[in-house]
Amino acid sequence: MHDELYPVPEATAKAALIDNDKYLQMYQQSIDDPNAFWGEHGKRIDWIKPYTKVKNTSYDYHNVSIKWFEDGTLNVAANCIDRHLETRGDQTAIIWEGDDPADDEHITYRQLHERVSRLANAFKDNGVKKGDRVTIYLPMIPEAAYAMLACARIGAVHSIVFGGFSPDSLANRIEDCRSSFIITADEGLRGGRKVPLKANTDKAIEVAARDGAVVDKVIVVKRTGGDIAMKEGRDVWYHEAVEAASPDCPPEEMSAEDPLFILYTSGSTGKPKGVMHTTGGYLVYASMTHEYVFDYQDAEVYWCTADVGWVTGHSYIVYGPLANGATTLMFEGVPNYPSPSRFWEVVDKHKVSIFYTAPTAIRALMGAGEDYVKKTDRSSLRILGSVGEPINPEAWIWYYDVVGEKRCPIVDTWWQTETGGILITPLPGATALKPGSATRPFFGIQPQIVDAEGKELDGATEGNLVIADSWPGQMRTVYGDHERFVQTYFSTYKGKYFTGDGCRRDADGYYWITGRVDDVINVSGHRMGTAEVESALVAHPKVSEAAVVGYPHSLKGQGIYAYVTLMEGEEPSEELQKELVKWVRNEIGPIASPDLIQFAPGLPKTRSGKIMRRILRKIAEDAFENLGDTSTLADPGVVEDLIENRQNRA
Ligand code: 6R9
Repeated sequence: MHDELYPVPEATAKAALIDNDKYLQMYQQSIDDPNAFWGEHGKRIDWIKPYTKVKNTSYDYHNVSIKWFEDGTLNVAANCIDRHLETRGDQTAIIWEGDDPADDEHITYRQLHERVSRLANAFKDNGVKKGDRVTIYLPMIPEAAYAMLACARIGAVHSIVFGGFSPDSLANRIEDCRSSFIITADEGLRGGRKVPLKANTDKAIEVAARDGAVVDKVIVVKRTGGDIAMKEGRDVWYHEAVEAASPDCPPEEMSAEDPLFILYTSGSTGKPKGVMHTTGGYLVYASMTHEYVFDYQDAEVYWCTADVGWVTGHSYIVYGPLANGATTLMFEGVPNYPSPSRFWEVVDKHKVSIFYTAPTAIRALMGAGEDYVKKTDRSSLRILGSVGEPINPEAWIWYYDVVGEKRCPIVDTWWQTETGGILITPLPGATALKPGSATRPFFGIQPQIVDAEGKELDGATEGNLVIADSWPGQMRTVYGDHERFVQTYFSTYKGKYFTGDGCRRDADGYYWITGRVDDVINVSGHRMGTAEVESALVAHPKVSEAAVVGYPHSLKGQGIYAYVTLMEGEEPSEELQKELVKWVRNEIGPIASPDLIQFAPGLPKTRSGKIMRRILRKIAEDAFENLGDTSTLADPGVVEDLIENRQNRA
């Protein structure tokens, strides 16, 4: 265990917005009187009609309801753009760095205003109205940010689908939120490779149509100029639509609790859930966390390497930074193209001060060797950040020593799609760090550790992580299924929000996230429900049954281990293994590809027929000696076979 304390570096202490005393004081205020605290900090954004009510939330299992600033009105795009025009019109809002190092662009707040307004009008010209869902299936190009903000400007609700998802996954998301509008590109470009986004969209629309979901319009950005089919009457070129549209689009007045976006995320059961975030509380929370967690100061260049297809891209590439009038960098490419120096070359090229990435990227770059880092300058860097999964102390120390040259604090930020923004994190000028710990709660956040029965545990302890009360950035519901929202998050421990994560608290009150305790696995920082991969596998004609678990993977954090039982008469083979991997890629997307597939004549089941995943997890982890109680198994013999034929780990 690395319990060594890394104090706030001296230069950071001098420059930072707040120190530890201030943190403790503000934290106490936020817990003692949330109405006063958030009533005050809600003013950090512009309201059309100011709120008079602040917090109106209930975690009561029978009546879960979450509202913040409910009688206020505002517009998110006006907050992210218009209100900066007077003071920052000519400041760069977005630096775009293309996949090819020769491609980049600076977009000022004034340019952003015109482009977003035109696209907002183009949406309207094509029939999009307030409250309609718009699916965004775009690569990391500025148009993705324009599309988000254009939706916000006219009160449409965006649903971004990560460009790595398959046509079927895209279709499911289109159907679930009944979205009749899509914005996509001809092709994406990552690491020199093309991604057929428009062709995928065409397939998805066909699939959705079979289930009765009709897509009226598809707006297509020309990114690569690749050869694609355009369907007359349905498909519209982006450049033509915005050119024809007026640059004048007054922002729609929205209620604080009107939906801003839906983002699908994996859970332990069933299909991905449409996590719904609303307007006022979300923006207050995203902008406030962005400022304090990254210690963002005027004119600094800030870079979050996430994709806008994930929540991190929503809150910390687009909404948080732009609400704060920051310069935010958007990167189309990947960490190791053209070489593993790319991140640091981009840092030098654009003088990045704050850099926020995922442990999986750090581990991969660490594996490539420190020469790739050391040949770059990086003197502009001031703050480093980590998100997406627990960061192992080795990677943390490498990030701190080699990348940040012991000068830059690392903010290890724990949060979720559901939480809208960061909940547990160091603050650069306030928190002494421990490698691998997300440290302490942000303002207004009351973490608790509970045992399996829901009893709160005090002091240094380990158990399941819950949050005792609401904060403004919290999701409001599962789109179209409030009951599922209540069941998933408020039924395990009544009266508390259950995170699905395990957690340890040490004697200093620091939190250490230990990973998911449900059937969600975290592959390279991407959430996958094991149930999703299982249903993809059993959809294959040769597969009769499948069980999927995570196992420790040196680069990805967790890898996907699939146990597969074949149909009567089918023979296991290496070829079939490969075919099944390909099958899952096609069904869900490359991020869901199983790393290891083991053919199993039988799966360990209880007498009532439940698959005992605990045992499968242990076998995948090579931890045979502590399989635990196997006495409830219907046929204990299957376990021996599984152990004998276990697949080698990466
Ligand atoms: C923001 C994001 C959420 C899950 C979460 C947890 C894991 C995220 C973490 C972390 C340890 C961190 N997670 N950040 N675990 N330390 N700093 O990643 O959202 O995609 O919804 O994933 O990711 O397990 O529950 P999302």
